[in-house]
Amino acid sequence: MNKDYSAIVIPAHGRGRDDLEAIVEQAADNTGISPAAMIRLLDSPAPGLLDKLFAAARRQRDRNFGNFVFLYGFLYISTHCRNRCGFCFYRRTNTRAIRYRKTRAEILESSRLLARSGVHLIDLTAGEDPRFFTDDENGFDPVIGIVQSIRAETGLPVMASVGVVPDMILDRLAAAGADWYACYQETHNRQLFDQLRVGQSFEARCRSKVAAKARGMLVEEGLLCGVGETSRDLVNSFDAMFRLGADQVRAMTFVPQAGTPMHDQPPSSSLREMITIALMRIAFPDRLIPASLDVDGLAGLKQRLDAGANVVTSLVPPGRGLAGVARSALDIEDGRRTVEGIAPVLRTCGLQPATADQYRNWIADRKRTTCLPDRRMATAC
Ligand code: SAM
Ligand code: MD0
Ligand code: SF4
Repeated sequence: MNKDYSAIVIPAHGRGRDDLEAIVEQAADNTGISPAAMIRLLDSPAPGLLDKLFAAARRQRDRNFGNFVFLYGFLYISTHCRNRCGFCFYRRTNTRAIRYRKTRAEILESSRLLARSGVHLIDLTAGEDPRFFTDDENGFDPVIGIVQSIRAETGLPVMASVGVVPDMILDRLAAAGADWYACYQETHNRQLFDQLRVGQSFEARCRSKVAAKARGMLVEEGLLCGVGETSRDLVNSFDAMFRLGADQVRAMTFVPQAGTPMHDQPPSSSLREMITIALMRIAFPDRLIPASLDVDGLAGLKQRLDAGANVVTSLVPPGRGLAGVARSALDIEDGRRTVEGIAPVLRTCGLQPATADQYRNWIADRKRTTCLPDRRMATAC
């Protein structure tokens, strides 16, 4: 595998062309887009040009995935957290956040509901709950047990998004059958990271993903848009995602949260997220890229799929008292974040849900073909 990121995004015949329109048109045919052109697209997004960019991204998606999309069920199993991320509703000191910790029985019941509804993966997400992050090694026992039971009962792959966990917990998650470890850096600009993820270690967060890869897990990396990052920061993050060998890459628009230090940041347009999704699709044509329902709800799904996303995430079963992250309640209780709820949008986009086997095969292929080289290649950011 090539370690030089610029070599995958700027093949020889694409170098030197300065006509953005031509660059974008050619990107539909595997030419990639140079970092400089990416920055120009992010900084001055002309509508006609963006239509071409999104069309190129869709073409790359079609080439790699046909018209099939994957669907992820989302269970926010504990909203308790020891951290104080400036952007997050569930930061420790936010008295407005609704705190809960779902029981094993509740989590398994919700997983069965999601499985029956047709999702392809269960994403178990939590804050860095002090109940799990204990001094002894048993704090994560409930999570490990739940991963095993979901695998056994539903047969579905599982993603663990439970914060930066010690290597020993990664060992146990991998052994329990968790296929994915999700942990988003948000930005690779260290100064901005320190402002966003207050009091947390940039390096430890990076290293946890390399450690997960070394254990054969697939890894999701993610970025926030609209938190003060420059376009250069976003493109630098693509480089870090490439070096990590991220298997799924996401961008989410920051949604200001009541009761947090960033509550009065002007809400940013999600257009930057759409451009980022399209650029990621062009830079990482064969990776999974989410269209999250957690930012603009069902109303924002089509534009994310039209930008080249191929996974619908944050499908939440109604009636279970479960929350979203960026949008704690939007579209959940009225069943709009369900497989049934999104079906019309998929049809409008000319897409259809993959089968559970297609998703399992994608995971198996990805583990077989990339984890071994990536285990040697993956570098912390
Ligand atoms: N607590 C774990 C962690 O931080 O890694 C896992 C869950 S965390 C809540 C999941 C992700 O949601 C964050 O990494 C961030 O990218 C996203 N997120 C949180 N608050 C958000 C907000 N206000 N707007 C947009 N995305 C947000
Ligand atoms: C989502 N609400 O997919 C979820 C969450 C955590 N792995 C994912 C941010 O949008
Ligand atoms: Fe906690 Fe995660 Fe929110 Fe940070 S983003 S405060 S770690 S739940």
